[in-house]
Amino acid sequence: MLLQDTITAIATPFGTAGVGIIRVSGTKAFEIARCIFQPAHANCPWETHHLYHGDIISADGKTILDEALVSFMKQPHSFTGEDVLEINCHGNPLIMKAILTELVVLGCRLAGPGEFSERAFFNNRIDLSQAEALASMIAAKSAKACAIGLAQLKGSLTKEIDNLRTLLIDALAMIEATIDFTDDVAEGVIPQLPPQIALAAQRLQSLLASYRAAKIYTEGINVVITGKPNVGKSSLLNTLTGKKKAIVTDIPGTTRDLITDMINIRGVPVNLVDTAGIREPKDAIEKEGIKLVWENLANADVVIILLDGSKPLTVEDKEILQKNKNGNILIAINKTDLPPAWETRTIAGLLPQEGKILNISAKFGTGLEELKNIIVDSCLSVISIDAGDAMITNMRHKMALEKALTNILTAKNNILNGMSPEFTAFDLREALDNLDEITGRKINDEILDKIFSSFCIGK
Ligand SMILES: Nc1nc2c(ncn2[C@@H]2O[C@H](COP(=O)(O)OP(=O)(O)OP(=O)(O)O)[C@@H](O)[C@H]2O)c(=O)[nH]1
Ligand SMILES: [Mg+2]
Repeated sequence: MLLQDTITAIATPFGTAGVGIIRVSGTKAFEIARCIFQPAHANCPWETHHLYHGDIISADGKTILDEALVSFMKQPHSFTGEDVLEINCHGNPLIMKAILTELVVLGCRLAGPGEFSERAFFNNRIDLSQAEALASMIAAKSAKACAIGLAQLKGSLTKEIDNLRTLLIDALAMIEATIDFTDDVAEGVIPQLPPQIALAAQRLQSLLASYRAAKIYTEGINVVITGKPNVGKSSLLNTLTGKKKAIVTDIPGTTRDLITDMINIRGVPVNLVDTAGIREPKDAIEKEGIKLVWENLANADVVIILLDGSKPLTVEDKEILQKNKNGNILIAINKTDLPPAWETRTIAGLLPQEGKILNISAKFGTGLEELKNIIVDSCLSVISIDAGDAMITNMRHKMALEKALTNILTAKNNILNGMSPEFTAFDLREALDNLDEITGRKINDEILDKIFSSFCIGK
């Protein structure tokens, strides 16, 4: 384990900025601070959690590298739980690199990705789910996703896992008492079903249900725009994003590839995908483009089927409406700024399932506010979440919770089927192990390395 040495990294993004922050953590942090920092006031008290003004100097003491503010956080009350030095210098990559070089001369090792968080985890400052929450908060694409990450960092998930552990430990104690009793006194006593088991299953189920809701805020909604050529798909993408992202012409078959961009609707990140118009392909390129559309339609959270309201419907329109297997369809009748060529009720019987129908003009932006609201509402309709509630956003957590739930349900069935209590105890212990994987109480080093190596450097 590389926890003995002192590590350093630039904690702010690479590039030019007013201020850049360099972090140092480890046993030598304080000693290094006294070498590299010359306080402006001779009698610097070097108190922990105080900010001091002065110069950053080279290791040989001959050159001033920058004027900076420096803080020193004494262990264990620091992010990593070790002695930590933070240098707030000027945000020029050349200056920061020069300081970093001197820190290495003074005995620091350059930190790898996530090493500060890894140390915080090993020193019990945060558990694994909190470390992961921190990473997802940094990468969050919406305000709500930030709020969810922050709630997890503050321990909302940790607390719920603790509650679940308590329930399972209590249930296990009851079951194990039966095992002892069976051995000592009367063979064949069937244990009662501890009420904690059903309660734990219920809480696990609601935690798992939060995944879908939270995922909408963290990963966003995938919206694929489809339709035959020339109906205005690319125009819709451009108007929704406010950019000239896709080429728009009146030549059918203009778009060949998938064109994507992200917008934010009421705090939800929405990934829009413009696609090639669906028709009998005219060449190999168009054929590939159309193949891509069908593949993407199946995985979309919302499919917008665009129809041209100003021209009669064709077989292509009908085929697109009927062949679409996605459950969340929104039909947008475009070009409603022009005189209509058909009535809405014409398409009523053409859909395999219900879909909302909306009149828009991609070119003039008419009806697009409603379209945006429908996109988000159709994904959020079944969900109401409060970022303060315990919720999961991480696939690893979801999988561990699913395994724990299976263990608990098996434990419950074992009791109901009158099986020996040892089986139930075994399943409950497995459930506990699965919960402990989330917080990192019990986890193998390989998984840990994988998790922390996906973090950014300096965090
Ligand atoms: N009047 C009117 N014209 C529109 C509207 N939306 C798009 N158009 C026009 O329709 C033509 C085709 O628009 P595109 O956005 O390129 O259509 P597309 O569906 O992406 O076409 P392909 O890429 O060929 O599949 C262009 O001339 C647009 O200016 C609209 O709301 N009203
Ligand atoms: Mg197009």
